[in-house]
Amino acid sequence: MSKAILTIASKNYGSWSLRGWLLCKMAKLDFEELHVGSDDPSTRAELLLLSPSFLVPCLTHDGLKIWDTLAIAEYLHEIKPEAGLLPSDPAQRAHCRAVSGEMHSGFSNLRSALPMNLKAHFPGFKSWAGARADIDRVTTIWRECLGQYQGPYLFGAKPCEADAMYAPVCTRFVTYDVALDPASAQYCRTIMALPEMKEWIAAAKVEPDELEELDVEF
Ligand SMILES: N[C@@H](CCC(=O)N[C@@H](CS)C(=O)NCC(=O)O)C(=O)O
Repeated sequence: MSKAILTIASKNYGSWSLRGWLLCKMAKLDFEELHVGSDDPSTRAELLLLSPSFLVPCLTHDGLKIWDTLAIAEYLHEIKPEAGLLPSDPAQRAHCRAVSGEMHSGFSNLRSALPMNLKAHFPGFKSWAGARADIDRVTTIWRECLGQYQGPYLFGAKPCEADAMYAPVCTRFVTYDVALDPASAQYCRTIMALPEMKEWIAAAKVEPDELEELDVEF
């Protein structure tokens, strides 16, 4: 069986790439990274071959191509159930899927107003009011999970799918100096301290600058 390949974009800007990569790490999948940029037409053609939706992350494993982060999470949970990407309790699992799905399909104001940019830091950044509502909703989700499952991760003692989905939000809160309640601030510190996050961020910081101006959610 050939080694799994995770196709990803920029480590500095690629919030979906970060989620997919964290999920593979949490699942302890043996995989290689394939890096593509999506601006250049020849690279886009290459990406189309690798990922039918053009989107990254895309996991190639055992003759399958799985694009879309939630599909990757579900697939990894099926092939590596022992990794605990989803909680074993059905009620907690449903809750985990709900908060992960909410991240996947929502928070467009937060994404466009505060794009992931790991090299940047904007002390005192003034978040637009529309983004503020998204920030409040994210931290409400976090406080509910941390209260219900006792932390330090959203569903208890181990990081899971939901933590991977919200990890790029933690980086945005740091980049844009977003004021947070104590429980949410502690959760961000916990996520930023994960060895996998440190590894990704260190690689992002030495990545060549590809985008002069970022006006899209990457
Ligand atoms: N819903 C997708 C979103 C993935 C996404 O938006 N990926 C971005 C880059 S991180 C992308 O490939 N955009 C297409 C492009 O720029 O051509 C998922 O969950 O994986």
